[in-house]
Amino acid sequence: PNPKTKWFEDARFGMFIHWGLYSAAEGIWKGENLRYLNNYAEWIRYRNRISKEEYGELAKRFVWDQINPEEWVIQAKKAGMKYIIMTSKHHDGVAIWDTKIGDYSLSKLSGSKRDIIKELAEACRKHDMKLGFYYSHWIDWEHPYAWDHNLELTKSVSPEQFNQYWQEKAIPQLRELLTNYGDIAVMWFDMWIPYEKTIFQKQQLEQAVSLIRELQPNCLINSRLGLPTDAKYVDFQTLGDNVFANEYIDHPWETPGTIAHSWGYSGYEKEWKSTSQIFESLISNVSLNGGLTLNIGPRANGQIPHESVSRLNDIGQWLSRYGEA
Ligand code: FUL
Repeated sequence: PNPKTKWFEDARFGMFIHWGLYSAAEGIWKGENLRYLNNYAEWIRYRNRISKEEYGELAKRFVWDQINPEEWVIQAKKAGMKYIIMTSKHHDGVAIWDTKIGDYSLSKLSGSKRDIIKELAEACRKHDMKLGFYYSHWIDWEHPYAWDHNLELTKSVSPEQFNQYWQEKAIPQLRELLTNYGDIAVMWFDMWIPYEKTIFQKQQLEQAVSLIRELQPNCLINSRLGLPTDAKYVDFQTLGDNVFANEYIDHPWETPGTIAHSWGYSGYEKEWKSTSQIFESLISNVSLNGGLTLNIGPRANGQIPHESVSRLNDIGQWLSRYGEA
């Protein structure tokens, strides 16, 4: 086996965390609650065409004296999870860490001095949990020259403009994430379409790969980066959201899965999966050489919805009894 991916192949089960300004909107905006495509709660800004300024106001709803990222790590441990993938910047373009690049960050918008990514990284070190970052590299609704929608390929951004977004925001932000938070186990990119069908130039994605390989040689890169699944670029394959394989896949892979429907917190969530449904996904993936990265969407006060907590605890209990250590 490849020594670099071995820990990931052994891990099989990790926690995805979607937490950002959208968490504070709780899945509803001025009466609209998740009726359209794409109806995920974390897509609320896009669906409602909320202005950058008005969306930024959501930062005021964060309850800082209750937020404690260490609790997320403890919960992941309890569930038997071996790594955490945290949204550092989702499609809304808001940096969850205290970035020096631009002023669209949770710290600057909220006025809080805290850097949740830093606290999470420290908690992960303390509890011996691997940490990776989700970074929306293609879609960024804040930057005028990034892509605004992953299904619409007609937006009139020129390759030069897109390159400006890439060089002035994405690359420097990736550099920060890979420099300031200790060992990063995974960079989890999010894109559905091979780069040839997008505005990306191959060299731009290669630039991201070189940066990661240079700053964090052990860091794994997932296939949603958009480059071919080739060991030079990509260390493991990410299937579609909640998509499960039906045959053995002979390289490292995972499914990003939800406990509910949305990834970000929604107060209107109706589609909670049962513990046995989640088990079925986990066990079926593991039997086909894959893993499951199961998502929680904490609220703006940091709390994990109780529906998720109970399922995670049930899974953890079963794994501690019958799972392999
Ligand atoms: C998708 C995103 O559009 C969703 O919001 C979520 O982050 C999921 C894991 O990936 O592509």
